[in-house]
Amino acid sequence: MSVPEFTPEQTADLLKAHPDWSLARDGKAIARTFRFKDFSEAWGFMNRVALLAEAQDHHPEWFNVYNRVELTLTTHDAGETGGLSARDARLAQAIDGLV
Ligand code: H2B
Repeated sequence: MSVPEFTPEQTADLLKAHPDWSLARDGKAIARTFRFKDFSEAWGFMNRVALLAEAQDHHPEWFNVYNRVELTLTTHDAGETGGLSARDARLAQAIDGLV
């Protein structure tokens, strides 16, 4: 199912609203790195993100080493080969609310 890809203006608004995130993958994604006290805290965060992702039916790409979690948000169903959409803005908003 195709999802409308953000225009450059919508992408600029997204970054303004979520300044801790930065553009990645030639503007097709946003990324943010989180650091925690230890692995247990990082894993707890990942669990909460997983629940949000399931509730929104929108799933992050992520990488974890010990206390560091790197999140990338993109919409696989946007544009020709994936891109940013309102789904990424909504998930970024919810994730920002966790920290
Ligand atoms: N997650 C992400 N990041 N992008 C998508 O396009 C996407 C998703 N699509 N999670 C969803 C699931 C889709 O495959 C299901 C069928 O709704």
